[in-house]
Amino acid sequence: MSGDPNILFEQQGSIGMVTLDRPKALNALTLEMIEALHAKLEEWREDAAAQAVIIQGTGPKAFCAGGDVRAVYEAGCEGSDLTQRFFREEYKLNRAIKHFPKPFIALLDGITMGGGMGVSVHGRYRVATEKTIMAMPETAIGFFPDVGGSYFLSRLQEPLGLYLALTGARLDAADALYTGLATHYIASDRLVDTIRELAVLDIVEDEPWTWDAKISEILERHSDVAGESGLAKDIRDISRHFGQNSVSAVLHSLREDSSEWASEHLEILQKRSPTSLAISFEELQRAANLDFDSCMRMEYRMSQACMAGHDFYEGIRAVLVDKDHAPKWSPATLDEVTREVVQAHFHALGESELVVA
Ligand code: QUE
Repeated sequence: MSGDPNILFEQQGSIGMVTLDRPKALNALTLEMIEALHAKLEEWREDAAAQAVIIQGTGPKAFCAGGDVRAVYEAGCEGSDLTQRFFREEYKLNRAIKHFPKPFIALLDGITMGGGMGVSVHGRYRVATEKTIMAMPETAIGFFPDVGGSYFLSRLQEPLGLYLALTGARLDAADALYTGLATHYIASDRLVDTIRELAVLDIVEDEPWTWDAKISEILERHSDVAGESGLAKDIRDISRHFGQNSVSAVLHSLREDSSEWASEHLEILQKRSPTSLAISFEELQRAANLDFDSCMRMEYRMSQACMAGHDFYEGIRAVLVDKDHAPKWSPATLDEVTREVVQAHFHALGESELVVA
């Protein structure tokens, strides 16, 4: 067990087990949880006793609802350097998971959003259950899809990533499998047995290339059918309206369509931060040509531009502080978001660049 009470580490047989243990905050990641997890992964990477890592969340509702953005908001209001340290350490953790050399298995048995996506989707196995709700909802808080969202969203079947980024659409297990963001579906009440079988797999003497076949066999044997994906049913509408070369073209396309689907989606986008929509569009376009580490450096630049702007603070105020859900975005319309402001979110940071090594 670790020193930080909000995250637990234990060895279960040949598995390193991580439990995000902050259930009252839907297991949202604090800087301390991020640092503790990163340090433990470095240890397990070299430790032959840990053949694989499983990550799960405590409590009935969430795997992990995101980052502790409330703390970042308070830091920004007070001028503390947590606005830099939080994102720097979170993105370095995302990178450590992306490059982790052993099987990494995330049990997404509940809400999995933002920062929760960042500590799961970069690993090799992502298990969804009937309780999974996945989303990248950051345009609703005046931010942008981060934690590697630029990388994994820009690599989904087009234009699904843009659709998820702009709308913050929530995926269930069937949707998550359809997009490829989840790799398996296992009923929630079978997870304990699945973990038990993984933990007693004796792979220490094995040839390492047989390890993944054995994990897959266990996960597949416990798998069930997730049902039909709503996203799959909507894919024609999504492609038609989101396969455009600007956010305003997406909005125009939706306005021209009198269907209920189009008006619902137009309404959603009109509630999002116009600046967030514009920078998220630019982010995904740029990310398509960048490797993972370059994506993280870009996201860090974007995070710091948002810390120096208006909408992140207004978004957190409206969603997490006052909970009036009535943010007053500035600028208030997409037409007022200038090209200069968008480009400023991608400027190099000189001395304070995210350096990964
Ligand atoms: C959009 C978001 C987030 C959000 C709500 C949104 C987000 C996030 C949280 C969150 C949830 C529970 C907590 C917490 C933060 O909510 O990124 O500290 O306890 O982390 O509409 O992007």
